[in-house]
Amino acid sequence: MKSRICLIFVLLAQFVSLWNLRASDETKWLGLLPQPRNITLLEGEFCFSPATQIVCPEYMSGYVAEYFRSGGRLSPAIIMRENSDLELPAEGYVLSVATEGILIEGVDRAGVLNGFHTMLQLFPDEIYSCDFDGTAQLPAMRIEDWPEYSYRGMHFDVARTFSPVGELKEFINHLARHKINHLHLHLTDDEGWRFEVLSHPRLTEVGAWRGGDSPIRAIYGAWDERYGGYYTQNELREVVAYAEQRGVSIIPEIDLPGHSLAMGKVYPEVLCPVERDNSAAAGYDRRNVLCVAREENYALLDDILRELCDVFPSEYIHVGGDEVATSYWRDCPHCRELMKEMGMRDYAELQQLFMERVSDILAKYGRKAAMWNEATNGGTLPRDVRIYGWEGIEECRSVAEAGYPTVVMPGPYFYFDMRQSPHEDGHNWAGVVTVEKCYSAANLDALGYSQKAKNHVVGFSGAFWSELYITHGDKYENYAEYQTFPRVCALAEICWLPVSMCHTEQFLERLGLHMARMDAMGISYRRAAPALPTKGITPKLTITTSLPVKQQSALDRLSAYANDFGVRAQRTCLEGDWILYTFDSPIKQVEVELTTGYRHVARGVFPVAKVEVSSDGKHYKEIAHLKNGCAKIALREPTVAIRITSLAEGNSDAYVYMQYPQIVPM
Ligand code: TNX
Repeated sequence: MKSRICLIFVLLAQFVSLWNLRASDETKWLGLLPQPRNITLLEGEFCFSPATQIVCPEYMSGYVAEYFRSGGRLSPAIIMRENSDLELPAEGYVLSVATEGILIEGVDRAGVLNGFHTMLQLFPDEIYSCDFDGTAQLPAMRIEDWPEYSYRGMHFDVARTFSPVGELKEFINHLARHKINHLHLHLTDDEGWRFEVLSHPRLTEVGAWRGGDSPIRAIYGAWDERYGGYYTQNELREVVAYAEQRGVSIIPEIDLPGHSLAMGKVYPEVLCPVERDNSAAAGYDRRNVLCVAREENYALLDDILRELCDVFPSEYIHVGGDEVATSYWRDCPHCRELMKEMGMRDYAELQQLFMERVSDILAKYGRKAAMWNEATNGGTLPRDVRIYGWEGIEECRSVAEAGYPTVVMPGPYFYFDMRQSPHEDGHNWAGVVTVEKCYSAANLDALGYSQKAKNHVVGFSGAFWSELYITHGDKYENYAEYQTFPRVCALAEICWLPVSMCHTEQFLERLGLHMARMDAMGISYRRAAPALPTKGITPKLTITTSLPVKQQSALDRLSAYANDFGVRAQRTCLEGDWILYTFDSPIKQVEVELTTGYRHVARGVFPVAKVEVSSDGKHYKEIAHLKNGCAKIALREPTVAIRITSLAEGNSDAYVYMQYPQIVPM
């Protein structure tokens, strides 16, 4: 008996998966993305004209009007409404297209919006130019659909590079169209404080700016200018409302207790009183960890979080918890004493205490805390804290296994600041993150997640960290969009569909069709891998420098073009430091790309420097200045030496990286 039931089950399961396969095969020409669960194609079609009447709930009318000019009175009509009697999971909807009209019914508000976003994809792509005024034929069909995960997220770092309100809204709009329903907004970090706090205006007056006369010195780009920006509370309320209208909830993040350099520069007293020898970094002070033992800090955080809760209605507020440099706590007499008093064994417990106190503040304002995965290392954090797992797939698995509601977003799958092919721009610490790699995270079984762990996964999130945005922005129409799309498409689909329906090949086919839609949306997405940069020609070269380098052999290898990573100098740059490239025989009719710092991110650079060339090795003439540590120069006349000279002291790091020049014939 038991085995017969089993057999029936297996056959049923096979039938269902076959049917799914067939359903998506038959409808893949629609290029829907994310693919809906169930589509049944029917006979006939619906003819849309500007006269078509559109009926929708009041709260959607403004949004709908962005796509369809109102005023149509003719039936057939498009009707959108909530129907809580539908037997569908949360956010589910039924979309029926028939000759007589289109009916979208959602189990809830989100369901209606989801149905609306699917319907838009059935229209000609021009619908996304937002003033569609033509006619359209939509094939008759019935779609019944609901999401697999309730958290379909994208993270956006506006601290390293500031994104003005308009850009932020546009990004949210693109997310909504892909049924991403959470935006995790990284509002503060070492490089800037972007959230206006009315009770402590200096946080943005001072903390929103770096470089120039600001006490916060530049870390990534914009070295010799004052750079930054912030959002007023009213602007953020406007963004929250805009997002909500589209079904996107914003989870703001104030990154604590690490990543707090900006706050620490505004209010140095919040930091542990620890002196450091910063001489190798030209005195640059990088203390960025709040003191756990300082009671006044919690009053300040209370003010900040109270105002944050007042602006953002989200159930969860993200309070960071990542990458705490615990050596500051180790060296802080007050933190040490507190640990002793409380009988704590390690810094994870100290961090836990801090995170708990911050959670208590949030609880006072009726909110729950969200944190990065390291915050769980103390072991006994309350299980209603939502954890964002970023370090790796194992870390995410273990927090989910431990019972925390977990957003899975490990770097190697979901960090869209990583490069998309081996030679492209982007971070590299989590490797190359392709669309396929991201899509493969759908299969949590294959990644070793137990049923218990899976039960605690609330969804996936992509991340866009913006350290490189500021230095790479010029090269792209929109670097944030280039880095996030189409990886967001993969993310959106694995958040939406059960793994049994996630088929990479089919997804890629539909993505091909969806690209025309993204063109109409105006997304500057990445189409294909760019041509490989060439290493260029390698004329015999000697590199010398005024900077101290540990081993001459490292410089020799660099001179031999045999080190693509670069050679590290043992201190930062001082005014007058130089790097000299001498060629055995003159080079000419070439273009030379000069790089200081890492090749993939503007750290360890000469922030302000001049470039000189010489035809005899004695007399130099200035021909360029570095920008973001780099310069491209054209050499027409025979040249035997190129010299880069620093015009400023310090680059915020305790090192400089040197690279070989990339030389290509003109
Ligand atoms: C790690 S992810 C960080 C960020 C960086 C990112 C760059 C996380 C919680 N911390 O501060 O921006 O890597 O990929």
